[in-house]
Amino acid sequence: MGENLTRKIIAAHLVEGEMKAGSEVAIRIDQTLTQDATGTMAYLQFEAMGVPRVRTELSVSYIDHNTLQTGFENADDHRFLQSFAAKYGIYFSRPGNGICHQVHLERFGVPGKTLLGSDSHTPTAGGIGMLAIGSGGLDVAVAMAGGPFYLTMPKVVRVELTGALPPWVTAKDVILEVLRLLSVKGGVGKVIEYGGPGVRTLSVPERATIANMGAELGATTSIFPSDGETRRFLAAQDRERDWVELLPDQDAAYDEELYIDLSRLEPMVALPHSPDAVVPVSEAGEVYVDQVAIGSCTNSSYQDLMQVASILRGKKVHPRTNLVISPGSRQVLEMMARNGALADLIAAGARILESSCGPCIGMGQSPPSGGVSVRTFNRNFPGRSGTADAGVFLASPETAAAAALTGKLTDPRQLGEYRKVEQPQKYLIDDGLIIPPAQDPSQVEVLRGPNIKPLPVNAPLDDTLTLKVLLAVGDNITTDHIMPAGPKVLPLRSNIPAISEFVFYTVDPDFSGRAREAAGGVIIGGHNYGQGSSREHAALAPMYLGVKAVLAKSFARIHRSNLINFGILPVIFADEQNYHNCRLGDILQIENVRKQLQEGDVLTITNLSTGITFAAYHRLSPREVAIVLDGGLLNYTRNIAG
Ligand code: MIC
Ligand code: SF4
Repeated sequence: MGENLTRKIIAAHLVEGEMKAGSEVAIRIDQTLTQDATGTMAYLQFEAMGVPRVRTELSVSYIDHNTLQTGFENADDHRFLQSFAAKYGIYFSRPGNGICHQVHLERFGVPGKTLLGSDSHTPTAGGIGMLAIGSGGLDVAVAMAGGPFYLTMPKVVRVELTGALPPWVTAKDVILEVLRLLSVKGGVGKVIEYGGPGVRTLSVPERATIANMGAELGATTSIFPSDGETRRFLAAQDRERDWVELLPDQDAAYDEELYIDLSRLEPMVALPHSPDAVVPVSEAGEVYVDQVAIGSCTNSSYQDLMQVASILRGKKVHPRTNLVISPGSRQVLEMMARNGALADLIAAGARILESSCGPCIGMGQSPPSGGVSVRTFNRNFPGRSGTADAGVFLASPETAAAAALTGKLTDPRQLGEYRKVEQPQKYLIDDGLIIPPAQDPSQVEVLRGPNIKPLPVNAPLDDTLTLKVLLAVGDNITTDHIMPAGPKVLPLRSNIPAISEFVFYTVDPDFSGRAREAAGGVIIGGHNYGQGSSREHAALAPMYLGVKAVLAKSFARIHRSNLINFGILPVIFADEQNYHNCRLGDILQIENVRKQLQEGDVLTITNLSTGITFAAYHRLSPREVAIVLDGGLLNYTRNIAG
């Protein structure tokens, strides 16, 4: 049996472990990326490791999330990140240069290499044939220091694409269809590998859209082969030298297979409030639209925005609807400024935002109360837009443009003839906003503002845990629930004491006070606890508040790793019925924690408030057990180093 693409790349980077699905492996990381909202912590952690220069082939620090600068905090963080990058051998992509995933695809991604990024949408680079994985900042810090990345060896799912997309049907509709079929937890523990003759019909930016939103499946990553189309894209980016052909073996084996005939797809939309609540646009009913937002790392490539410009040219946005557009990168924006398409967007009434995440992370452009926003983004979790009762629909740029013109959710096929925008032969190349590291690091001083507080340290885990239930929540709790973003909270990412006030704020505003008072507690969760972003603040801030364990039915991959990295014990109910036996305010006790963790997979938990004793699985590898017992990865690394 031949090998699939995923296993080939893992094998070429394997440092430790056996490539058996479900067991822990460690891989070498070639490239890393950070963004500013997770980067400050990642670099403070890297600094704590005492390594003078990054040991990767390439590390890039992007500024794209916190560009509103409502106070000094973000600007201070930017200055810190720029000086840190210069000193430690990291490329620095300045604010205005674009969204990390878009820019990385354009300027740095290399087929066959591994990329670890402190952002859950790092798999976007799977569109160019990289094995690109999102993780918490601490894992990225370890990779920058030359350490391997530990992951559970994934199953590999082949998605066989046949046919070609009909007019008005796009890459976004492909991934929405996959989400409809697999759900937001259908990808956990898996890599989604695309193949089949349909792949050839998709450009690299289209593949990147599909790989990007594989994050919403909970997948470890998604990947496309590197073929002639990849070569064409790299050549147009003046990087043909980075191209290598990368295909699965003809007789490659897969753990699961899924078939999608592109020619049978139609425009799709994800209804509020989950990316897998997908229906065809034609069946969504009559929905009036207050706002259309086009952009984000999913759908703001040159091809996407040129398509939107061609739809809007000579027309006006509907009076009911606001249209905002955030281009994915400066390359995209500048090319459209030079070829006139930007003028078409402006003339149509679009409000042009800077090249950054912007509304996708709730940094401005919140919809009105009870309003409807159609967005080309990847997440429509409740409250993420900044308006608690708004309904966010996720759709393609074509569907979004149609809604902007008609003022209601509209199947774009109603717009008439489709003229597909072709990719450019040559992109505009100007890396002037990417600053290389300093030649002489000794000349660089790292500049810290008053908002950058020292890293909180955790103590080793107690041997008897007596924990108050601080909160009990249902299935699919997102990191946006645990640690919200938006203009009030995001500027506090480098200040854990301040940001910890907002933990679970939208779920229960009393949470942080209650947690601090209890000085030691546990959170009860349902399935897929911690889905969504990579933000380690969703572990770090609860840790700061005294959370020692999370007891859930199942966990999302990145959040589970973040909990372990900060010394919080993630445990799974052996019998899900016991979820109902853990109520707010109950006291749970786990005795002989060290012995139980080291000797087997089962933990015995007693609910002192009800007298019920039940079992839970910890599912930790021996390395993870040691990390949790030490109070987190930083302590563990220090202890190993002696
Ligand atoms: C997101 O889309 O939620 C973010 C903001 O990009 C996060 C990272 C963060 O919280 O800083 C992600 O996806 O990892
Ligand atoms: Fe930025 Fe949104 Fe992409 Fe996250 S999902 S990286 S916030 S554009």
